[in-house]
Amino acid sequence: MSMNRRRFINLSGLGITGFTISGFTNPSHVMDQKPIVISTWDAGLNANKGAWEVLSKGGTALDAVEKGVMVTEDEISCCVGLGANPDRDGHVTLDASIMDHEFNCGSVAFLERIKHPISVARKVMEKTPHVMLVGEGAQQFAIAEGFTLESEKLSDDAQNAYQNWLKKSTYKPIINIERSNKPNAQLEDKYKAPTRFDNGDWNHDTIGMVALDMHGNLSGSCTTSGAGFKMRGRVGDSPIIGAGLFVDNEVGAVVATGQGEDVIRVAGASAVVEYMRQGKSPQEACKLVVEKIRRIKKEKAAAIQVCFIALNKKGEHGSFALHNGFNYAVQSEQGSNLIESPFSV
Ligand code: SD4
Repeated sequence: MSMNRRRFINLSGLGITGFTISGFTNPSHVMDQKPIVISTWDAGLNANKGAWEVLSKGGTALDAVEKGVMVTEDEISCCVGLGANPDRDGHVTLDASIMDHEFNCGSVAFLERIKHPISVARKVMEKTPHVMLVGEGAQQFAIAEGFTLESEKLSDDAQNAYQNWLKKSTYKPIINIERSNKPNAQLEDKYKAPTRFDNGDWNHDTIGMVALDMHGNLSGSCTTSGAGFKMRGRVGDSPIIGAGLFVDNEVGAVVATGQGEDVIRVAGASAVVEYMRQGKSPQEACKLVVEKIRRIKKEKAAAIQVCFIALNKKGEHGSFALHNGFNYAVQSEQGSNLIESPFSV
């Protein structure tokens, strides 16, 4: 199934009650909502369904955020798992992280040929004295834990994109800058856009998810192929605890998407949590960190996208992005929503 068709089904065929596409509302006012799960981009609609199966039965946020993003890792037509665009040497390399309500965390980076990096990250957290395993060592650990070593073959879409990219081989990764600056009313048109440009035009490579369970505990997860045609060995923010993902069960949980290098340099997710600790709403907290990145990057901010989503202990949520075009999915007892994020420039 083509990506365009898949995105259309996301919008029309999920059978989720209460589905809406929201505008620039501030959803943070909804208090004491639990359980609840939020996740990045429209792929989050499906992923949230996976998480909701766990949360709605009283399961833990940790199980929910693992199961949720596994849905996206399974979608071979998606840019998150093994179906993703390769690095510039033609290999798909994956990063993932997970964190629970007690500061337990695990991550993998530069992992190849494993379908569910998020589950390997969880095993790192639960079965090793370490937080992070990378590359060959991460793969060896995964195999020892019973994960299957998958084929190296690229998906058809990724193979086409790579062949196109090889024609110019320009090394200019652009992450998450959207093709259109149209307002949310034009979302459906946006979904008709091709999704695997070799120039980064539509380039969602990540799903990040944070959840609050009915016991009042928070957890988060993030899984990604990083950036199409990246340098071999490049690792982004997603597997770096405190940058791409951070959970403090006293305060809130935050996950990032966008240009990972710029999330890392401000310890992004951790910074958002600290602003929430000081009393900022999830949206305000995300905004403060995005604005800091904008100040640091100056005119270069025009060429990057950075986005955060945040959930606090009360179930209030919010987001902020550098540029237009970012959205996030929410699932609670109120139903399922896709929310267009406020943005800076
Ligand atoms: C990275 N933050 O590796 C990821 C990329 C991303 O949608 O979010 N893509 O830098």
